[in-house]
Amino acid sequence: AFVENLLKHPTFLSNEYTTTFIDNTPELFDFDKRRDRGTKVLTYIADITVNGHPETQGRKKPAEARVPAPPQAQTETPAPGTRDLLIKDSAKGVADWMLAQKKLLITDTTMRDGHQSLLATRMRSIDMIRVAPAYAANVPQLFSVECWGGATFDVAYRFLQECPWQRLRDLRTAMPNVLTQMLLRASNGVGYTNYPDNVVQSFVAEAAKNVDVFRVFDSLNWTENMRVAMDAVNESGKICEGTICYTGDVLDPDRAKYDLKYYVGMAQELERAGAHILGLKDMAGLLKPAAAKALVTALKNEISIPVHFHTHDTSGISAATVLAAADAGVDAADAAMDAFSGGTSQPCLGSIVEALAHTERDTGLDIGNLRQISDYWEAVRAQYVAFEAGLQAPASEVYLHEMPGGQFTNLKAQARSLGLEDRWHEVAQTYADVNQMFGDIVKVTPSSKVVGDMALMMVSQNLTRAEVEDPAKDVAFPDSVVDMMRGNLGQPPNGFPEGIVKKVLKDETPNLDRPGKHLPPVDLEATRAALSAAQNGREIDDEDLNGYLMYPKVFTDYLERHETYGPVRSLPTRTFFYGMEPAEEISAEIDPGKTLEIRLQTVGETDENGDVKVFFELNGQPRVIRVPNRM
Ligand code: BTN
Ligand code: 3PY
Ligand code: ZN
Repeated sequence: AFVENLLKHPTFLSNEYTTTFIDNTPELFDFDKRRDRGTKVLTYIADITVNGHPETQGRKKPAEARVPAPPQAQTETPAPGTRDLLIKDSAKGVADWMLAQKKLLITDTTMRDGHQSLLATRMRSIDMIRVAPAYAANVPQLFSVECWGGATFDVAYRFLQECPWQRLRDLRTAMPNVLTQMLLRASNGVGYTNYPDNVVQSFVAEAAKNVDVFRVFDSLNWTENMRVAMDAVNESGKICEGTICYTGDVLDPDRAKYDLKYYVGMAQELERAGAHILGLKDMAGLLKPAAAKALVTALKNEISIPVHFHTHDTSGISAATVLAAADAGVDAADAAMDAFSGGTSQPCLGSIVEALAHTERDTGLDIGNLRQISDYWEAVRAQYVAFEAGLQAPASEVYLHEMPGGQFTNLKAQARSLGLEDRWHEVAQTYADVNQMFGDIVKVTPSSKVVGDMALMMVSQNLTRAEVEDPAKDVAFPDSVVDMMRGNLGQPPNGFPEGIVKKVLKDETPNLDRPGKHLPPVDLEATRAALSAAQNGREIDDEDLNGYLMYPKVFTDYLERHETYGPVRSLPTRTFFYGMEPAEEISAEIDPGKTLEIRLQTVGETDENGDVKVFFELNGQPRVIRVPNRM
């Protein structure tokens, strides 16, 4: 780095240096780490402008260069909302209040499941934070805003080069009156594997500083494996939404494993385990309207906590299901703002509000204010065209494969990269076959990934279910399948079928206990110290530590890029993904009140070393950044 600094220094370049140059020029020793944040951000823009962003190369570019404008917040002192109720009356008070409402309570999922299901989870914090004051001021009647957890956590570090915890803090500050909600995969945290109990506890305690509602689910519907996370939420004083994952069809006698009795039984277990709210999570959008009527009626009769329904619109019929659930007395339902609804996402929030207007279940939300917010989301969505990969039309095929909305586009992309694009319907059928082979399990992160891995392996190797199950045939199973059969994600109802366990594990005995029972606790302070030492003594705060515990490599890669590129979270989305054009001007607020005004002047020619000089004005001062041309 020293030599690089030396070779690039303007004095050195202009041949005006003398023997004392090195001694008199301390900035030569300012390696990446100590470069100012403005320079770091310019380096990022220069690099993307010259080389493109790896994720948008060859993809569409948004036509509109202007940054989307959020609607005005109609007041600076937002009306009290559900968050105020939580502070005043505690979690149990919120649950009792829910039961006393006539209106259908609405959760907006746009900032979590909406973009997770439509745009590969790529929405950046800045696009959320800018509209948060309008939520607080203009639609304070929302029950909650789902804005954290699920896949958003690792995607923020991994692909968006930003800190998920900062997103959460900023949203909370901008939206102080409405409950924030997250999706937590119980013992799997926000990851794909079962973590030691104290890691789950530490993560929940940190998240609870700014998350109000925890939707806790287990990917095999094993209540036993949800207790550590649920207890930790209750310990924090926040709202525990103990959640059932819905699969199969309660009205179909051929899918009797998951019948009304099964769901009511699990709901009662969750109520006894301390849930304030029962979550009914239909992650694939399989619950049909008539089934919703039967299921919600049964749940409302058999438990005394409120029921919160979540579904996906893959089939095109989910709004009818929400209305049927509302008729049957469901207390709250999820929907996505119009521009982020439909397809593999949630049903359309505005249309549900309209459908219930002037009925007993009128939501009390202002449709005009919602439309303004959705207009903003429409402009935001257009900035992410590169990540659109969704359904062109509703797909009743979802009742065959039962893939979760969040997995659908992902698996399709994986199939494409394996050259199986033309065989998508075979992948879908095989996914259904694998489900039956595994004993008809709940498919949701991470169990859905295991089923997907197996299905892709079978289709690419032209293996049928019968061949896989044939004890005489040698099959190399994906690692994730071996791991699940070992019991490392826990147990489904009645366990995995003996035959497939034996085929996968051979003579190895599976662990039938709760996985966390056998995982030793992590020494948190020793981990913090070791991480800090590995990062040149950098201070590792509790957010960093919990990020690292979930995703060690993803987190340290993020930190290292952060040292080089600085606060790129503050860049407009179009700049982040496509760089700048000559004469373009942008602003980036890197700290409250500290704004960089950036103008790209020109991009130079590539020199004999393969480097390009990019000429900027930063707050009116000329700045030249040199980056390698890797194209
Ligand atoms: C990614 O790695 O896909 C997303 C993070 C962005 C990494 C930056 S983009 C500019 C520079 N060039 C690269 O290839 N990676 C970094
Ligand atoms: C997730 O775990 O990310 C999900 O969205 C499951 O539905
Ligand atoms: Zn979902």
